[in-house]
Order: sequence, then C-alpha cells, then structure tokens
Amino acid sequence: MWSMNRKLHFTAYLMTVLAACMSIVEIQAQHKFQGDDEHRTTPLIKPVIPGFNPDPSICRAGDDYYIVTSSNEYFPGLPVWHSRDLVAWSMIGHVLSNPAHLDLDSIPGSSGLYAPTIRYHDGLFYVVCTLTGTRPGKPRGNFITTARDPRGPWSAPVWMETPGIDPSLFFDEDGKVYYQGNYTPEDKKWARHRKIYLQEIDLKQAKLIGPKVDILDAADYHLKGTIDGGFESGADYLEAPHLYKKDGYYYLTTSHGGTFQYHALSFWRSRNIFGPYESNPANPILTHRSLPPTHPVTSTGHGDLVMDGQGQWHMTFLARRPQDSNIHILGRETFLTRIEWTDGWPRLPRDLTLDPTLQDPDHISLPKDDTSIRRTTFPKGDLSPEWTFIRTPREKWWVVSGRKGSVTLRLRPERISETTQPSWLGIRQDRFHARISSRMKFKPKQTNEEAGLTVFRDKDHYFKYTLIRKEDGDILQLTSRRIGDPEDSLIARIPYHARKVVLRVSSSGHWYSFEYGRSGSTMRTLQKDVDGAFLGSPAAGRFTGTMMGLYATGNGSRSGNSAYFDRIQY
Ligand code: 6LW
Repeated sequence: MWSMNRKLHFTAYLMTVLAACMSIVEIQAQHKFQGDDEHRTTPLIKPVIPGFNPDPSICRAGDDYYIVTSSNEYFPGLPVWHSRDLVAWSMIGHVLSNPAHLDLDSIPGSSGLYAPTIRYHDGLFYVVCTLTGTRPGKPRGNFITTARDPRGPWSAPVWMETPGIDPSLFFDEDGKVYYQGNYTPEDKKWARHRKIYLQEIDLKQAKLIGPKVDILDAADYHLKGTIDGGFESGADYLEAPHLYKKDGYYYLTTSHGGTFQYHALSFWRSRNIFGPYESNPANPILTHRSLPPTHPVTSTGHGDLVMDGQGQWHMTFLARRPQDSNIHILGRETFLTRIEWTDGWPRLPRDLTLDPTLQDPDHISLPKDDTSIRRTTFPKGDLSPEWTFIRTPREKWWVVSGRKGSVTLRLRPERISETTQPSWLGIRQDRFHARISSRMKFKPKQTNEEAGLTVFRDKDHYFKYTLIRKEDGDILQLTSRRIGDPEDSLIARIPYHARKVVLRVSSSGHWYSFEYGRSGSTMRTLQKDVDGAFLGSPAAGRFTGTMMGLYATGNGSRSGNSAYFDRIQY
C-alpha cells in the first residue's frame, strides 16, 4: 500500500516536473521568437498599426478613437481601426464592405482607394476618399459616405464632382463645413505641381458651394527654399490637406515631396479660413528625407491631428521601415506621436527629424499586443475583418465554417497574375517575422489545378507555394514571379500524392522559408531562406504592402474542384 502511494506520488511528481519543463520550453520558444523579432528589427521603433496601412486619418468620438487607412485594390475597402488609448488598435470593420458600393473590377494594383479622411460630428461619422484607376464610365473620383456606427453600415458612397485627390472635411464653429483637396493646376509649372483648394460643402446634397479658393500653391515654395530648404523635389505633390481650428487660428497641414524618401509634413495658419496662410517658420516639422534610406524609419509624412479628452494633441502619420537598404516588405505603416504647441505652432515633442535614432518610446507609442504570435481566424463563422480579397468579389466562391475555423475555396479560372478577381483570401503581413500555416485538403482533378499559400505583393510580385497537377503528376512546388518574368519561375518541387498537406510559410526579414508535412508535427523544409526582397523593392506594389494568402485556381480552366483549408494560423 505504502509503496503504491509512493509510486503514485513519484508519478505525480514526474508529471509536474515534465509539465513545468514543457511550459518552460514553450515560454522559451516564444521568448526566442519574440527576442529574435526584437533583435532583428529595430527595438522600440514600432508603428501603432503595422503592415500595409498607409495614409492614416484619425478622429475622436467621446473616449473612442478611430483611424481609417487606404486599401487600394483590396476589398473590403478602407479598414476602420478602434482604440481607447491611442496605443492598442484593433480592426473593427470597413467603410466599403458592400460589393455594390465599391467597384474595383480590373483596376491595376496600387490604384483603387487612396487616402481617406474620417471625421465625427454631431453623432455622425463621415468619410471622404478618392477611388482611382477604374475604367471610364465606372464610378471614380471623390466620394462621401456616413455612418452612425463606424463598424457600419456605412451609406452608399455619394460621388462628388470635385477635382484632385486626398479630400478632407473641416467642421467650423459657426456650423459651416469645408472641403479641402489637392489638384493639378491647368497651367502647372512643373509635372508635380499641385495646389490645395478649399470650398464650402453642403453635406445634405454632397455638393460644393460658394467660391473655390486655392489656399496653398506649391509654386510659392518650389525652389525658393521656404518649406524645403531649396531642395528640388521638396514642394512636389502637395497633398493630404487637413484643417483644424485652435485659439482663433485655422491650421492647415499638408504633406509634400511624394510619399517615399522625400516625404515631408508642414503646417500653415491663418485667422481667416480662406487665407492667406502663413508658413510655419519651422517647416517641415516632420521629414526623414535627409536621413539615409537605410534609417530604421523613413518616408514620414501624411499626418492627421486629434485632440484627446484631456486637451493633449496627437498626430498619426505614415512611415516605412526598410531592411537592408531599400527593401520595404511591409509597405507604408501607421505611426503616432504626441504633438506639442509652441509659439502657436504644432511641434513634435522632440525634433524627430534630426533624431537619427527615434528610439524613445515616449515619442512613438508602442503597440501593447506586439507579442501576439498566433491568431485563429473565422471565430464567428464568417471571415474576420482582417481577411481581404483582391478586387471586388462578384460571386461567392468561398465557404467559411466557423466551428472548425476553416474555409473552402472553389477553384476558378482566374489567376493572381492578372487584374481579375481570383479565389484568393489574404491577410496583411504586419511584422518582419511572420508565419502563416494551414492544413489543406486538396486533390487536383485536372492538369494545372492548383491550391496552396501565397506571399503576394501584386500581380507581378509573389511567391506561390502550392499543390498542382502537372503532366508528370501531382507536385508540391514553390514558384515566384517578379516583374519582367514571362511566367512563374520554379524554385523547388517534389512529387506529392496525399490529399492532406500542412503548409507553412515563415518570414525572417525579407527571407522566406517554406515547410510542409502530413501533420504539423512532421514538418520538413521544401526551401529555406528564399530572398523575397523583390516583394518590397521600389517597383513592387508601390502603394501597398505584402500580404499572405490562401489561393485556389484552375489556371485558366473551369473546375468543379475546391480546396479546403483549416487550422489556419497567422
Ligand atoms: C495618397 C497620397 C499619399 O493619395 O499616397 O502619402 C497616396 N500620401 O496622399 C496613395 O496612398
């Protein structure tokens, strides 16, 4: 009896030790992963909304803050992000999630939805934005939509006959509402010459009324050195205007220099909304253009201000985090900084423009959830909002099963190498060290039927990691395409005849590794550390970022087949 007890105790003790060891291993594994991430990226320089999330615009409604970002050719359009502390943000939905409201058919990559503005006034949320790249005869240009709840539903967009891009709204204290935008003047002095205009808007009719006044002309600054130190492209692309009022002044911000290396952000002010506007002597108040393109954060600009409940001001802006000189895998991301006011002008807390380290967490807020490594998707039996389509889906070719967290994609002729709408579902790659995996059940029935995972930047830049039927049988293959390639280039292939395969893609900076297995515990490497720099080179998806996605195609042929993905983890 006694020895039985001892045995039981000993077994229990062994199990406790084993469990403790396992959890230590688990913690160490996680720690190593995070440590790695911290080590290889630059510590403390973190966007608040990482991954492809450019052109942020922000508003406050009571204790809640909302950001919208550009989504270009991806559907649904314009993600809406929510936060209560300005630090941790979660995607709560999209402004344009009804296919009838957003026609992205055949539009080229990096066209589509540009630079939205979100405002909250008297219980209503307003978004104004520009749709570019649609075919003649289709809706395009600037539109306005409203919602009582930013989660939606949003009203059908009302199209406005207003010139230019980057529209914004300003609600004045006297009840009047003003529209701001940029445009290219007919008598432009150089190719990238833009002006900022202001006009009153009748929101009920979505019509601009009264005089249209140019409140800022880049020609006044071009090569004169007043906002750009005489720097030649400094006054190019005057864009992203937003207007605010504080202490009797109207403050106008715009960005200039183009959205990449020469990006900059400046302020002007006037006692009269129609101007004349005086330039902040400290302009530009934010730019990293003089820092090398290898700096951990580049391309800063495109800002929008918000005042919190305590009267403290903040500004969202976009920036890029390059790797190995000029490789931008993640695209343009959303950052946030505190703003202080000195001598009647907004300033960053310290001169970030001259601070080559930019590493003070006080200045750039850190997302609290950056350690979250795994996310199971489709919790409610529907696609969770971070999943997106390329262009507007016109038929339901996917089926989600919430209980198992799975999705079935029907094979259709469309390919990701076209400007069509393929059977592809993707998620933004929002960290340098990302991993996506899924168990796929798929058996090709005809030659060229194909399904698997992708790392996708645009139709000319991607990795495909798929099971495909070739003349010589079923194979698991890794291919890539980069601009100029007449077809996909083969990187690795093995014969593969089973119906089930676990596929895993991991990134480490711009290096991608591809593993497979019959189950998650028997994974083998198909190809390790393949250079994905081309996904983030200046040519690739210039306004977007890298996505990781599920894909199924008949490669030009109709098919009754489908691919089933479950245990999807990112
Ligand atoms: C957008 C322009 C910009 O319209 O990028 O950074 C363009 N700024 O304002 C497209 O995202």
